[in-house]
Amino acid sequence: MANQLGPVLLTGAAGRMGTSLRESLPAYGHRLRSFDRLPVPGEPDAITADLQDAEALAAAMDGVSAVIHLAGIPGEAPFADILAANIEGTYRLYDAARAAGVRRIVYASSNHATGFTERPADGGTVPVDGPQRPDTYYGVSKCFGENLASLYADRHGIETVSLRIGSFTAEPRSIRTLATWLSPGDWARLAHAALTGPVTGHTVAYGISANTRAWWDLSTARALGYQPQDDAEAFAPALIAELGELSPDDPEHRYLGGRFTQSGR
Ligand code: 15L
Repeated sequence: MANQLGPVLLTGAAGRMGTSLRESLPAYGHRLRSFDRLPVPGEPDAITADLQDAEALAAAMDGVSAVIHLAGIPGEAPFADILAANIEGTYRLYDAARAAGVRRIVYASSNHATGFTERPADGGTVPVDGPQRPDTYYGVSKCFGENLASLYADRHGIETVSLRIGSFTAEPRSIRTLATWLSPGDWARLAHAALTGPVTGHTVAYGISANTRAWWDLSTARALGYQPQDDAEAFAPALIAELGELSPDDPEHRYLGGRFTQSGR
């Protein structure tokens, strides 16, 4: 279990998911130290630095109990950009955490680490221990992060929970997100569980709400203590009336990664 004495370092604190956690996690008893390359609105004490800035990163790690690593490019981009921000940035984060003796990292992986997986024909869920099947360079960077976490667990004993996050929005906005939605409230519950739940080495968990149409097995998330409260189904009648159901040959229907499989860079 993570040591709860020091603050939790939050990278990507100014982003959408970081902003949400800055609002929600203090109520769970977590003290956050924000880190972002952009200024964090309303937080003059936030560390404004790039992950490539080794000195700033080392100072940011001082005394932290755990890290939530959200920083990086959140979708497909030219490979050089993904390489610098997501691949090298995540390596630098892990190595600074190792040097500082941090015991636990919550890593924002993505459903796009397995996005080229086809939806199960029987309507069941995909197991969390299936093969990686990235749908983009972005997805490749998330596979890299998961594999780096595995190495740092085995070599250095750092616990990581890699969260393959679905679609984080205030409300589901497409037919696909009726399956992939992660609500803001469930995001807080999931992050808290990943910070405090029982972990040995590297654990991978899908991160979505309790969606009736879920495609992913939530058992490893639940084993951390995650109890999702929201279900995208409440939005289904209105969304289906507005957008219609997806046809089976639509990539949004066929592949778990949806349109990311068509990004074609
Ligand atoms: C992600 O990993 C992206 O960061 C986010 O912007 C969404 O596209 C999400 O996946 C999704 O699959 O909906």
